[in-house]
Amino acid sequence: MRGDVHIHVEPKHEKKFIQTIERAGLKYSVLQEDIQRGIDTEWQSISRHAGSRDYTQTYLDLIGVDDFLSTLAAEVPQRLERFNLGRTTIEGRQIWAVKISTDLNGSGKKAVWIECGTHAREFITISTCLATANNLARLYGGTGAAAEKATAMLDLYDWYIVPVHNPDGYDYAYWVSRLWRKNRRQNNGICFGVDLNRNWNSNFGGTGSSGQSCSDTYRGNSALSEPETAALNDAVQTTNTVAFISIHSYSQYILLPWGYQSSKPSDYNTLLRIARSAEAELESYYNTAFLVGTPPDILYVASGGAYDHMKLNNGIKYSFTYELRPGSGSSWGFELPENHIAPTIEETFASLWKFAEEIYADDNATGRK
Ligand code: 0X9
Ligand code: ZN
Repeated sequence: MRGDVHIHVEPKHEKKFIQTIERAGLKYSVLQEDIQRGIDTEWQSISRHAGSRDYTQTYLDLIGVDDFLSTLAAEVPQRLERFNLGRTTIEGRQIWAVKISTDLNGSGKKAVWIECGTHAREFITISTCLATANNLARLYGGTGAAAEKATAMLDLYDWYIVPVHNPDGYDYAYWVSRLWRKNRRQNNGICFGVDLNRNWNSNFGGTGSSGQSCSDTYRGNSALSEPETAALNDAVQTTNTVAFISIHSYSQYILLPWGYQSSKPSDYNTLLRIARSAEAELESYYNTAFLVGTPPDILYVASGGAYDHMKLNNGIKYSFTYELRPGSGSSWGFELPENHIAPTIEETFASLWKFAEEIYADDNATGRK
């Protein structure tokens, strides 16, 4: 393990916990005295925006997201279609995706897939996916900085965006338990949830995942045992996919493969160069610095992650994971204040454009794939 670890301790365990880490000689600082207070503050703000469909101002609930996507599909039918991934979740929900293309009947272009909301509590990722879909669909062919990027992105690729990969978990985190991470599988009558980012077939069962059903990193029974992972895996294979991007929060990282082991893929230097270029674009807007590297180098080893799976098993060379705002030293964590939504969207969208440009250049320079 490198860097720092954020630990959430119940008040009743605080004394014992501090004694234990002090005895172990570890250094610590308190980032947030009262996590519930942060959650309450966020909720007051979300409540003030209740009923709003403005994803740049507030975090939409699941119904709001679904309405937003169906309206978008109805209003820009020439460029965006909404479809579901074809399997219902444990609680019977659809997993919606959108395809955005200059020619929905068949542009002949390769596909870029973006997945958000795998981890229920990472609300800002959903806003970012919604914004990306909205910008691509509505701004294509227009004028201004974002429109020029949207136009370039769609001229290069078809885009497939899954704004809420884990709708059961998101609904639960939004309405019931703000820090929920997993899906809502009922494991054994005691504990719920499988960590979808430990359930993929990328060294499934290995380091950094848990076999304990109550753990927040519980990997599930077997690789792709969950409807969410199985459905996305199938869908990605129906397109000629050039790139796969998972969007998580938080810590401000762009993560490169591999996450499950410390050795590097043979094309690591290419991926590093591309990610650094995307990072520079992102940072240029609001000085938001992202660290670029592999999870074992900057975070921790974790097996069963989506982007490793896509590269290992589906032959997708350009596979990355974002960890959006806030930075790793922040006291906000997953409750990113709503006034950060718009700048996060702006900087992340710009970096996705840069990814597309760089990936296209590299893919076409190295030839056939
Ligand atoms: O642990 C995760 O799944 C990700 N971090 S998060 O705080 N959003 O939960 C990092 C995933 C990196 N991918 C792999 N290690 N495979
Ligand atoms: Zn996550």
